[in-house]
Amino acid sequence: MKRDDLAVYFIMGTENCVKAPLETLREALEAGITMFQFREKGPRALTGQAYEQFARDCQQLCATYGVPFVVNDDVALATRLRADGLHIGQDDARLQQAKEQFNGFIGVSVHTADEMEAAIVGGCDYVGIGPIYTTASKADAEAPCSTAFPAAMHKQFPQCPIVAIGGIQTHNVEPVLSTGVDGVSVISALCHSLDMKHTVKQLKGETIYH
Ligand code: TZP
Ligand code: MG
Repeated sequence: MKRDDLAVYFIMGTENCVKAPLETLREALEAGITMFQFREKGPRALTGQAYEQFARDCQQLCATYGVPFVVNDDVALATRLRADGLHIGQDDARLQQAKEQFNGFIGVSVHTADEMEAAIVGGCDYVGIGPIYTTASKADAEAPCSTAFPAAMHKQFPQCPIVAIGGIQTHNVEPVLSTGVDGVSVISALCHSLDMKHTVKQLKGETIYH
């Protein structure tokens, strides 16, 4: 994984989509997302064979575009599919245990400087910080931390790649990019976009003129 891969990190599961999920992913890849996370969660989420087949279909599409494929939470699935990456939260498998089972890169969600330090000492490859703003896409999201926290973490741990997440949309991305983080991770900004190419450009900061 390169730091640049975090630029526009798209996360999706079937419940997030307003049109066919694989079509949503294909459009996002075509538009230039730099990383993808398979996050199939919620009361109507796919299970069993359909869950695994959907993951494999997403993985294959990502491979076609040369974009890293990351599995959320599910260490066994990530290992079975030989995913490029695995993302875990503080409530999921412990980093040490995940590293023993899984060979790819690992990202960890952190909410405090102590959690960030522990993730770095434990050998994570990047951290996710958020929610930055209010989000409707995660039922059990913590309180928004605003842009001050990722800015402080980037200053304190400049060697650790950071992706910011939560409530990030085209209209509020600029202050997030100004914190020095490596990129932004979004669900709804892309799942609900009517023009993914333009949205990806905006999320990369390419349409901001200083
Ligand atoms: N983790 C923290 S906020 C969040 C996750 C998975 C949801 C982000 O979704 P959106 O629609 O980009 O706010
Ligand atoms: Mg999790």
